Amino acid sequence: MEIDQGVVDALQHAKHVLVFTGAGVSAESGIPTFRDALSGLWARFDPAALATREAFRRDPSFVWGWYEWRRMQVYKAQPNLAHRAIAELSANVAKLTLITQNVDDLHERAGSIDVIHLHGSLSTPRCFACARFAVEPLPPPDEPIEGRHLEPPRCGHCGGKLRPGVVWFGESLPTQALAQSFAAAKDCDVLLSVGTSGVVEPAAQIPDIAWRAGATVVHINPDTKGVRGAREFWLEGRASEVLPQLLAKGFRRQRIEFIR
Ligand code: BV8
Ligand code: ZN
Repeated sequence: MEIDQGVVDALQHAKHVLVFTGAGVSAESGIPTFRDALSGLWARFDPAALATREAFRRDPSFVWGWYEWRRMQVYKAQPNLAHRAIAELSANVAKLTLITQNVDDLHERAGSIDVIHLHGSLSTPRCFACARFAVEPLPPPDEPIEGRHLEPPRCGHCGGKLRPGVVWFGESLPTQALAQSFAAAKDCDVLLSVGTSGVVEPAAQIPDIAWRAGATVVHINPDTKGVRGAREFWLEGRASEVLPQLLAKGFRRQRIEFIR
């Protein structure tokens, strides 16, 4: 895959780089994406049947069991070269903002800090009744079988059922995270959109806000991404192959070779 010189120039001169990631950045760590055929989580489970308050109210142990299965997958997974390249990028640019739609902790485990989680996290359960975060962190997940029911733990404050600390469909995104994300989109010079289908709102607006504010937007995705001409690019390929190449080309430092 050839990396357009326009992308390299924009990255080298950027004062503020925004990296915006979706499920595709964790795909090579073995975490199923939402919409890819076959492996896609939604291929087997309808989001309306699981990622909503109504689903939890209707069958809390089925929904909790599904999230524990996903938490186990993340627990067993390792950050991949894409996560590590993004962490390395932050040491090579003046300012980097990392916004993820993902609920896993693979960016943090690759060394990224101050990650903005627009859709929450698997590791910070809240109470379904009083909405407060769980008093105790969750123990390492045991080996739940996909689709098995697990009784949710109880809230240490009010005794209500704990729910996953993620943003479900029909729920508002965390106000501060969303405001920070829109502000970063307006301020950045380059936005790298990595592994997202751009389907889910309002997160899907972020690359568009950046482009309209004058940033260079680069989509990194094996699937075709339509581009609007000047200042927008599509780098075809998997994140773990494209990002290390982009860093090596952009910064040509010995330490980048470390990533290979
Ligand atoms: C909201 C956490 C205001 C949970 C997620 C009716 C009622 C209410 C709202 C709506 C409605 N109709 C529409 C909406 C808006 C709705 C929405 O956008 N729906 C979509 C389906 C149309 N949004 C909401 O509900 C949001 N809230 O609007 O609040 C409100 C409030 C009250 C009432 C009304 C409105 C909340 C959205 C958050 C939902 N939670 N996750 C969980 O994880 O279980 S979203 C979930 O899907 C993920 O978090 C992820 O963010 C999201 C998007 O998926 P992607 O990350 O893009 O992944 P995907 O599989 O789609 O694509 C992967 C990509 O990677 C592909 O392009 C693929 O080619 C690429 N790829 C694959 N391999 C690689 C790769 N790329 C690079 N390298 C590789 N190796
Ligand atoms: Zn409670």
